Amino acid sequence: MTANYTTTQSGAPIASDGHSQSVGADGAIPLTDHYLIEKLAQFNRERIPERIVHAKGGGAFGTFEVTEDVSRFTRASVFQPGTSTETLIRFSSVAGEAGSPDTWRDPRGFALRFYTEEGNYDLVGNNTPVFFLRDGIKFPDFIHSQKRLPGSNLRDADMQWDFWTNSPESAHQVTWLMGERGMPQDWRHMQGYGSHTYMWINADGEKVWVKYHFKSNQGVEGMSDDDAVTMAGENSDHYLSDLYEAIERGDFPSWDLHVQVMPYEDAKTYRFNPFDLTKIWPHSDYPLIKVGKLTLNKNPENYFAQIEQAAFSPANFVPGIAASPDKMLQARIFSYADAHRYRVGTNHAQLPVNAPKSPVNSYTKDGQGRMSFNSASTPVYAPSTQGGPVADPARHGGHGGWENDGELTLSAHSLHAEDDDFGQPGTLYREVFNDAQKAGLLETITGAVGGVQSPEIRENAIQYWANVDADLGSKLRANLGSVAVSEAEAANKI
Ligand code: HDE
Repeated sequence: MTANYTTTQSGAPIASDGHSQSVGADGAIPLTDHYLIEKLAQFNRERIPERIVHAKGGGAFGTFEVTEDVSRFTRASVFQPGTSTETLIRFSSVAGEAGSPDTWRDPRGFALRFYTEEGNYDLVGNNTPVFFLRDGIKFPDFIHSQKRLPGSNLRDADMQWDFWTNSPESAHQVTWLMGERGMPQDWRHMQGYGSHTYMWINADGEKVWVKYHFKSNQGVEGMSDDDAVTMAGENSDHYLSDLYEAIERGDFPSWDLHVQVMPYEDAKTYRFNPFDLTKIWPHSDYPLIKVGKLTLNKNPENYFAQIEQAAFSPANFVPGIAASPDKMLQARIFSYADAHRYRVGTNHAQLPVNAPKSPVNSYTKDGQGRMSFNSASTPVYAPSTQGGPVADPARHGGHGGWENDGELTLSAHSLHAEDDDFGQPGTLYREVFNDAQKAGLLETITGAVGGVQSPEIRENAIQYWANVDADLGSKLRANLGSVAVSEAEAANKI
């Protein structure tokens, strides 16, 4: 008898993986062939719904080492001097489906989990410091416009640019997207950002606002559109294989974590609304402060179990870290766990890759796929006199919180002195992009806007870029060789 024998899902040895049972060699297959039924039925259920966004991705395990002392800003154990914490990261693209090429132009997800001694801390960011929107209510519409037409199921430049040109707050992120950040050489050669403004709370309850920056120690490298198109055909999993092979050969990628810290009171008068996700804080205003180093040093053993089922959530805060007035962050606090309950299951947090390394003392119970449970003597309710876990505000460290007043309203974030939609993208283009990056941006947007069929939307797109930078807009118009759509045509909305 062999020691490495095949079994059913229930552990019973099976007789053959090559023949179904039948009545005689040519007869009917009986229901008693439960192994055949199990194999076919299990096969039909191997896929779970892909992520509605960020469906294509890959990741690795690693370690975060705190190398500096930022304890004056936060009590979070994960950021205390000398602390070392296990991590999981998942990189991804945004609009492409799970089978799409890695090298389609897109922001890249940079979803990082710290398995801290105070519970999981999930910092679910991107490779750009800003985002297209400042209110989550527009997110489904935005994603619809970036994916596929309802009739043909094809992607469509008119839909993309019609949304963007009617949402001017998108201009900063679209400038990043159409630049080299939108097409990294690979996941190892890109930055990571928390993007949102978060709150840090120190052991004395003092609060500051922070933004996270992960600086690649591999440098930042882009890929030309031509190379990206070629790569999409040659190896649609280029980013996935690059990361996996680098870790396999011991070439461990790393990033240095820095934060920008804004004193709590500054937020009220800062020249930009510091909670508007379409804005950065110029480093000259709030310089980078180093915290530590993230190193990826272990590939997943099983992609589906550990990466496809990974359930990151911006709601996973730990003591010393809290939310901010950023409307997008607040919408995400609801959305991710809701997505996980739908996609992975009610008890997604009990799967090994999602389970914290610290104790779970929770009153939640049962539910599909339940794996862990309290002892029978633990009450299933609170409050109780029977020894169940008790909430501990001192251990929690406080929500931080901020002053809020006013009536319920439907409005954008308040505008600060220098808030407008095209100022920062214009600065990015004129003062941050070098000549090659400027030329690359013009080439990319010429190709992208060149795909727009509607004269009205094309004219809106040219105007959108002229609002970012007048010279850029006129160069784009010249490249497109189009004459401004006449008033009449625009009015007819042809
Ligand atoms: Fe996401 N986003 N998002 N997003 N997002 C998801 O969660 C959502 C936003 C980001 O590798 C979903 O499990 C809303 C900003 C990453 O598993 C979903 C809004 C940023 C990942 C979701 C945003 C991100 C996701 C899809 C507007 C960067 C992949 C399935 C308020 C700061 C995480 C899922 C991974 C995934 C919702 C906007 C980054 C649907 C409602 C801004 C990296 O829950």
